Amino acid sequence: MKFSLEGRTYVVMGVANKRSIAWGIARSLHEAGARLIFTYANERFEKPVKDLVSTLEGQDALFYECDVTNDEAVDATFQQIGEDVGTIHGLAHCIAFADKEDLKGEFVETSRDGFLLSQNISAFSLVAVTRAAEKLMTEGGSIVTMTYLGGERVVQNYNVMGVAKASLDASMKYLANDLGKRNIRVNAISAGPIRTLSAKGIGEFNSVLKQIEEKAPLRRTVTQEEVGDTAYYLMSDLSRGVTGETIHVDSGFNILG
Ligand code: NDP
Ligand code: N5H
Repeated sequence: MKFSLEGRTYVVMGVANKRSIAWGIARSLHEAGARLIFTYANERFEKPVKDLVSTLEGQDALFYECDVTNDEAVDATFQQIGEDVGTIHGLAHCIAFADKEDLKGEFVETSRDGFLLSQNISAFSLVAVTRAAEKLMTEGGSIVTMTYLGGERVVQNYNVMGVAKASLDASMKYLANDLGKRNIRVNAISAGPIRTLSAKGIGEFNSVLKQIEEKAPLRRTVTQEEVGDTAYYLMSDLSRGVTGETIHVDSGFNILG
C-alpha cells in the first residue's frame, strides 16, 4: 500500500499513448488514490487519452487541450482547471519536441529555427506551465519534469535536445528557488532510454538500449513504472525536503565514466 495521495489533485501533461512516461506517472499516482487531470497537445489526442484513462478504475479525471507553445492556451487551461477543481497539488511535465532532422548527424548543423523550436516546447514550456499552475497550488505543491543524460554530457544524436534539456535542467533549479517560499517544490527525473512514441524511428535507439543492458550497474533498462514510482515519491510528502534536484532513474548508467 502506498502513502496515500487521496484528496489530492495532479495535472499530468504529455500522455500520447500507453507507452508514454506520463502514463507510467499517471498510473502510479492513481494507485496512490490521487485525482488526475490530463492535458494533450491537440484535440486529435482527446479520444485516445480518454480511452486510456477509462481503464483506471474509479478515476474521476478531467481533460483539457493545451498546446504549450501558445501562452493564451496555457493560461486559459489553468484558469479553467482552477474554476473546475480549485486547488491542485502537483504537475508532471512530460513534454519535449525537436525536429527529427536535428536528432542525427552533427549538432553544429542545427538551424536557428530548429534550436528555438526545441527550446520553446521542451524547456520554456516548463516555465510557462509553472507560472500558470503555481497560482492553483494554494496548499504548496510539487512539480516534476522529465530530463535525460544528454543534457549533462554529450550523447550521440541527442544534439539539439541535449541543449534543450540543459536549459530545462537550469530552469528547474531557478523555478525551485523562486517557488520554494510558497512551499512548491520543483524537481526533475532523468530517465534512462525507454521505447516510447518519441523514441520511435530514432536511428540507433536499439543500440542505445543494448549498451544499457551491457554496461549499466543494474544491467537492464528501466520501465515507465519505475519512473512513475519516482514521480509518486516526488509528488508525495515523502520527498518534502527535496527541491531543485534531479533523480536519475537509469539503472545507474550515469555514474559510469
Ligand atoms: P511520448 O512521445 O510518449 O510523449 C511526448 C509528449 O510530448 C507527447 O504526449 C506530446 O503530446 C507532447 N508534446 C509535444 N509537443 C507538445 C506541445 N506543443 N504541447 C503539448 N504537448 C506536446 O514520449 P516520452 O514519454 O518518451 O517523453 C516524455 C518526456 O520524457 C519528454 O520530456 C522526454 O524528453 C523525456 N524522456 C524520455 C526518455 C525516453 O527514453 N523515452 C528518456 C528521458 C527523458 P501529443 O502526443 O499530445 O502531441
Ligand atoms: C540519444 C538518444 C537518441 C537520439 C535522440 C532522440 C531524441 C528524442 C527526443 C524528442 C522529444 C523526440 C522527437 O521530438 C520526435 C519528433 O521529431 C517526431 N515524433 C513525433 O512527432 C511523435 C508523433 C510525438 C508524439 O512526439 C513528440 N515528442 O511530440 C536519446 C534516447 C536514447 C532517449 C530519449 C528518447 C530521450 C528523450 O528525451 O525522449
